[in-house]
Amino acid sequence: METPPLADRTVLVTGGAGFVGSHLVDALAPHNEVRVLDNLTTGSRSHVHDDARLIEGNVRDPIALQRACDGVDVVFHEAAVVSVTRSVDRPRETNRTNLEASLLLLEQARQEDARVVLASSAAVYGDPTDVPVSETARTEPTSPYGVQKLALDQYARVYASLYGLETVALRYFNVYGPRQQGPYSGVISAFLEQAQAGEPITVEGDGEQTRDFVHVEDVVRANLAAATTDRTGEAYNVGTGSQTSVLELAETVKSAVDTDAPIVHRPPRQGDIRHSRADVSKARSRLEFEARIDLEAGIQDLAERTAAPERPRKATDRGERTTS
Ligand code: UD2
Repeated sequence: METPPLADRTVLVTGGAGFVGSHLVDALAPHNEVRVLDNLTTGSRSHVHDDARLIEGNVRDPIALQRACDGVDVVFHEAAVVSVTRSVDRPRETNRTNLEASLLLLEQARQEDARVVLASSAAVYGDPTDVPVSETARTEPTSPYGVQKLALDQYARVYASLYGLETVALRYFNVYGPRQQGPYSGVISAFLEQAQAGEPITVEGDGEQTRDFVHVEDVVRANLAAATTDRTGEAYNVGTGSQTSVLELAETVKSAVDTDAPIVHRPPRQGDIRHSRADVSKARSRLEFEARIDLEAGIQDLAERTAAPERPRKATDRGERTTS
């Protein structure tokens, strides 16, 4: 087993009941004092590790934030409204959570002199002209969500250079894995759900668009590396460096579920990005982070975890790493 890279610290995970946050808490809780700040709108109490303290509250609430940050050494900021569509419908409201709350958090972290690792996004790049996309590529978001993440990402850099705060922004590509649920959960969980229900798999557009799918356990490892690196004040891509088309993905899901469900095409999504793939060289050389979980293995594992109860399961449901 690897040595835990972060131990004996007081740690806050905002959004720690959510998808990425709850996996991060699972990795941290055995070795650290962990607090979770989450308002449980999309997160779930049952996903919070038993050894973590859940503070039910909103990241936009300065009092809740102050309480959660008191005496903290490291903050992982995962709380966000992750729906791009919602940000298009409600730019100001989503800005309050995704940006204003992040700024409040950075201020609070300054008071505590805490390290802050922030969840940024590949959305900062918009529709890249070339892939793989490196951290120095043009940033031209195509949604309010992308603008909000870009501003957060830039504030992190500015707080490092201006105030000496130790910050790291992690630009997540397409994250997938257990506990990704709800209407904005992404194409892998949508396809799995359809395949397992024996329904047609709905490919939007021609299916030749590509993404860099990274498993949530790899994203957790990137966060742990960011918590201890001395290369702070920087943004890093968190992806695998490989790209997979939506059609290939549909086939992989079909074989993981062992179904002959048909693939049907729907109109393309408005404003959809054509190709996205991370240049992972900066994270590799400076964070010593490299994604390990192969997409097929990750999907196979996910298919087994989410299969109907009578199907054989490879692993129990909580926190174990079954693929690497
Ligand atoms: C991802 C992020 C989003 C934001 C964005 C930035 C996820 C879940 N979302 O959006 O938060 O960072 O990147 O660019 O990671 N598709 C189908 N059929 C379906 C569902 C989706 O064909 O039933 C297609 C969809 O049209 C798109 C691709 O699959 O071309 C990926 O869609 P997504 O919603 O999983 O993620 P994306 O890249 O739009």
